[in-house]
Amino acid sequence: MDFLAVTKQVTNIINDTAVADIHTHLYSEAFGELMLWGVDELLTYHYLAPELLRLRPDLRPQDYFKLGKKEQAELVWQEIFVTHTPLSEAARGVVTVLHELGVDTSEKDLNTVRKYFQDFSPAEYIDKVFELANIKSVVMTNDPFDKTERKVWNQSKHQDERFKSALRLDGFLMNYTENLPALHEQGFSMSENLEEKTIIASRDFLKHWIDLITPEYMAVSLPPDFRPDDGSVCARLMRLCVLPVAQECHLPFAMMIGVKRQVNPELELAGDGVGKTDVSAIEELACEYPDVKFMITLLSRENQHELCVAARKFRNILPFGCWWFLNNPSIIHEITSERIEMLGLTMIPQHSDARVLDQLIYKWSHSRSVIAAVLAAKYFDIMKTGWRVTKEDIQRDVNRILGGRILEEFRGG
Ligand code: HDL
Ligand code: ZN
Repeated sequence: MDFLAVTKQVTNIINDTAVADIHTHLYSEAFGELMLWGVDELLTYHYLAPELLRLRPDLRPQDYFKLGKKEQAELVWQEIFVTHTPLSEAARGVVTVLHELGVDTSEKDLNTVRKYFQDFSPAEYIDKVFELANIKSVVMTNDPFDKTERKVWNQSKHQDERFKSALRLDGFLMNYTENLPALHEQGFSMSENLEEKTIIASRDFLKHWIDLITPEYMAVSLPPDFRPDDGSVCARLMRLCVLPVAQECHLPFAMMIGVKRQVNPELELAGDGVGKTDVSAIEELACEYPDVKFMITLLSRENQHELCVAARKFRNILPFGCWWFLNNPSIIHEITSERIEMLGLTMIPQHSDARVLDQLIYKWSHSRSVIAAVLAAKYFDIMKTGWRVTKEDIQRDVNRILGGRILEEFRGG
């Protein structure tokens, strides 16, 4: 089989395999206004705000953010999609979504485009997007301190099994003191000085939420200078509470490291930056806690190769995704290549990080084509020697890295 034929076969299998998307900010319909969808949400995605502001030096960020969602969307549409060409990954993504929905992309009148979305109920649109993007399931990001979320969970309203949960611990690990009143309100009497009573209560807090939402994993996003031994509340709670509970409940712990929060506060949610982290911190934890499964995604491109090396040293490290500023075709290609070259298929190449339901369409369309190109080249490298690779082999491999198999193994293994 020549390279083109291999590429075609791999591409077809990847496109036809329903994806288990292991990190998103999506919500099922039960979560009401937390579920974001439609063209105005696509246009006001926080990735596009900085791109608009770069095109409009006369526009103050605070004036943009003061506008209503529709006005914000109209500004973004006019500047990025009408006055200029939507070539950035986030802008191109909107064009991909419209195209795959069957909206005429030569239509530059936003009100005409908006009409397409008016025909759908949220439930119908979820079905439409999951079908178009060929998605099996998505993992949400669930915040135990979010009052709206908490109400939905406590009323057992969330029933859509396509939306799995993840227990996000930023509010617990990174904002513990500020959230003490919320912890008391939930019935967990804890204090600042992390004495024995507090540690027992904080483990009970985690186990309460694990029982309530049955998460795929626990997760936290951490700054570039994260150290597990710096005596911080975060490090102490991680060791005294999170890691013992992860081990006891056989739950992976996802550490998402490298976010410089609010580098430019004027940009609000779009104001976070990136920093290189010290991968030895991850190696130390993986070594000290061999029974805990660490899912790791790092935000800095410069950390990716050393993360692959760390994962070779510790099989309880599972690298996943091309996160946030890395979720661009040129970088996905580089990261996926070095992961396969050093880890074979013992990693999860991608997650969407989608915040708006429709984004599943473009984030997975763009990533599938890059991952297919890399994988096809790797198969072809061995097929050139006469090594046989069957369609079934490729399907088995794709089920593993995109169909959710590897996380099942990692959780249960
Ligand atoms: O912390 C995270 O999970 C990040 O993905 C942030 O939510 C970030 O704002 C984002 O949406 N990145 O894509
Ligand atoms: Zn995220």
